[in-house]
Amino acid sequence: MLICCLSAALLGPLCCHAQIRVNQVGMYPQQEKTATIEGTVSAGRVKITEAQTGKTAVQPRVLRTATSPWSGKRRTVIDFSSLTTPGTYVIQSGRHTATFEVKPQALRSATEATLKAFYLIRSGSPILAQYAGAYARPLAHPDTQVLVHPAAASPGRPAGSLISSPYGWYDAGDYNKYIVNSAFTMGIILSSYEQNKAYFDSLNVNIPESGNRTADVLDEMIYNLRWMFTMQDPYDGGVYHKLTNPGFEGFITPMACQKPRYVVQKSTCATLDFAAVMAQMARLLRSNADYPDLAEQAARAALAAYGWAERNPEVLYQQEKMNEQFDPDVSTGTYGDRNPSDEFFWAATELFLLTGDQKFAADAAAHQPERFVAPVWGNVGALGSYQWLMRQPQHAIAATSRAQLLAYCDAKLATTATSCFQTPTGNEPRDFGWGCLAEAFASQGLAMLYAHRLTGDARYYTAALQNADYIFGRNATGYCYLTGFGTHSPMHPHHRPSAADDIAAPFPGLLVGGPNPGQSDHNATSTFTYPSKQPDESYIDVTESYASNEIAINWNASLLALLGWLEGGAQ
Ligand code: 9MR
Ligand code: 9MR
Repeated sequence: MLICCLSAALLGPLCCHAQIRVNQVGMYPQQEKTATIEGTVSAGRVKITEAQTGKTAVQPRVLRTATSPWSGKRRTVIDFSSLTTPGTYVIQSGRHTATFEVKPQALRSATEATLKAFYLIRSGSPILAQYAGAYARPLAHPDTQVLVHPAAASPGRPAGSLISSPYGWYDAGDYNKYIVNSAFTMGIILSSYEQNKAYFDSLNVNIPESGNRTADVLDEMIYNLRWMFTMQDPYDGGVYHKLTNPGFEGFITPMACQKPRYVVQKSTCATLDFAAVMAQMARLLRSNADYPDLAEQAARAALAAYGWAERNPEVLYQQEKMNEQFDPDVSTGTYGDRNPSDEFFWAATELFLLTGDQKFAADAAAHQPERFVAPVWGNVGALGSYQWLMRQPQHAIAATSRAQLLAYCDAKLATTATSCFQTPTGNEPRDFGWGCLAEAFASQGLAMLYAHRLTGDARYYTAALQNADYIFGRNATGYCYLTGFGTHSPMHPHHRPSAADDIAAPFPGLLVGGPNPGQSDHNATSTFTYPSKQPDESYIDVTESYASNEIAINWNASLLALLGWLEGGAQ
C-alpha cells in the first residue's frame, strides 16, 4: 500500500484506491451507486470523471458521514446513483482515486467464473486444458479404493473394506469431501436456479458436459451427485459424514497426495442433507434426456436415506468421541452440528415436493424452524422455507415462513441507515466470522431477493445489490474478495492447489471466507500478523490464514446463488 501510494505520488497527484471503497467488478446502470471514503470529506472535494476523457460525469452527494460502531472510524458515504450511462469512471478525493464501471450484465463474468470454479476444483478426474487453460492438471484422488473406517463399519461393510467413491469437489483449501457441506452447496445453488431457471440455463461455462442438452449448472451439480450416491451404505441407507484423509495434507498438489482415504461414520445431518438434495435433483432431472435413469436413482436414494434418519434421528458427528473409540484418529473438518431438526425440515420439504405424500408435509410442519436464519451449512432450515414460500404459498408453513423471513429482512434493512458501507449486513459484530462473506453477506443478500420476489418491494432488491457491492470492494479492507476480479483481490488464498502450483495467480472465481475476528489461525508462533482486531478488518491475504483467507464450495455456492439471481433479474 505504501509503495503504491509512494509511486503514485511520484507519478502525479493521483493515488491508489486505498481510501476509496467501491465495487470493483461493475454496477448496473439503474442500481443505487455509492462509495465509501475513509474519513470525513465534503461533497465538493469529491469528483467523478469519465476515465477516458477526464470530463466530470456527475457530482456525487454525501449520503452520510458514519461512524464504525467498533473502531470509531469516521467514513463518508457518497451517492452517485444518478450516473446511469455505461462507462468507466474515476472517483477522486484529494490524492486518492478509484476506478469503477457501469455496464449492463455487470455481474455476468463474475457469475460465470464463480460457477466455472467448481469445474476447476473437481476431484477424481483430469482437468483438461481446453476447459481450464493454465489450471489444467492430471487425474488425482481417484478415490476408487477408499477404506471403510472402523467408525463407519456395518455388517455388510466391515472395517477396512474398500469401496469406490470417486468424483465430487474438493471441499475447500483441503482435499477432503464432506457430505454436509457439498449437499448444502448444491441446495443453495439449486434454490436460486429454481427461481431463475432461464438465466442459469443460458450459462455456458465451457466444461466437458457443455455440449449436452442439460444446463451446465446442473451438469456441475451432477458431478457431485455421482459422488454422493457412493456415500450411501447400500445395506441400510445411512450416509457417511465424509470421505477424508485422517489428517490434513501438506501444501502439496492434488497429484502428490498419497495418504489413505476413509469414509467415516454415518450421521443424521449428513443423511438428511443427502436426502434433501437427492429429492431435489430427482425432481429437477425428471425426464432429463441426458441422464434418463438418474432421477429414479436419486429418488430411491432419498427415500432410503430419510428412512435411515427416522430410525437414527440423533446420530451426531462428534469427532473427539469417535477418536476415543476408533483408530485411526481423524482430525480434518468436522462440520459438526448438534441439531438435526432443520435438516429434517429441509429433507421432509423436498420429499414432499417430490412425492406429494402428506406424511412429509406433516414431518416438515413438526420441524418448522421458529425463526428465519439465512441458510448456512449448519442451518439449512431456510432452504426448506424458501420452497414452501415459492411452491406452496397457500400452505400454513408458507404463511409462517413469510412472516419470519420479512421480519428478519426488515430488521437487517433498518441497520442500513447508519451503515458505513451502505449495506444491510455488516453493521453488527456478529455479521463477521468464519466464511462471513458468504454466510452473512451473500446468504442474507439471497434472503433479500426472496423477500423482493414475494413482496415486490424494491428495497429488498437494493439490499441484495448492496451486499454484492460489499463483497466486491465497498468494505473496510478495500479488497474485492473474489479471486481474479477487481483491482485489488486475494492473491494467496488458503487453497492447496493454488499454493502448490507454479502459477502466481490463484485459481480464479473463488470467494475467500473474509474478515474473522476469531483469528483462531493465529498464535504466538504465527508467521503473520493480522493488520487489525476490528471485526470487519480481521482479514489477511496470506496462505497461512485459513480462518480469513480460505476458499470453500459452500461459499462459492452462496455467491453464485446471489449473483445468478441478480444477473438473471438484471435491469
Ligand atoms: O488446511 C486446513 C483448512 O482446510 C481448515 O479449514 C483448517 C481448520 O480446520 O485447518 C487447516 O489446516 C491447518 C490445521 O488445522 C492446523 N495446522 C495447519 C494446517 C494448515 O496450514
Ligand atoms: O466453514 C466451517 C466453519 O463454519 C467452521 O467454523 C470451521 C472450523 O470448524 O470450519 C469450516 O469448514 C472448513 C472445514 O471444516 C474443512 N474444510 C475447510 C472448511 C472451510 O474453512
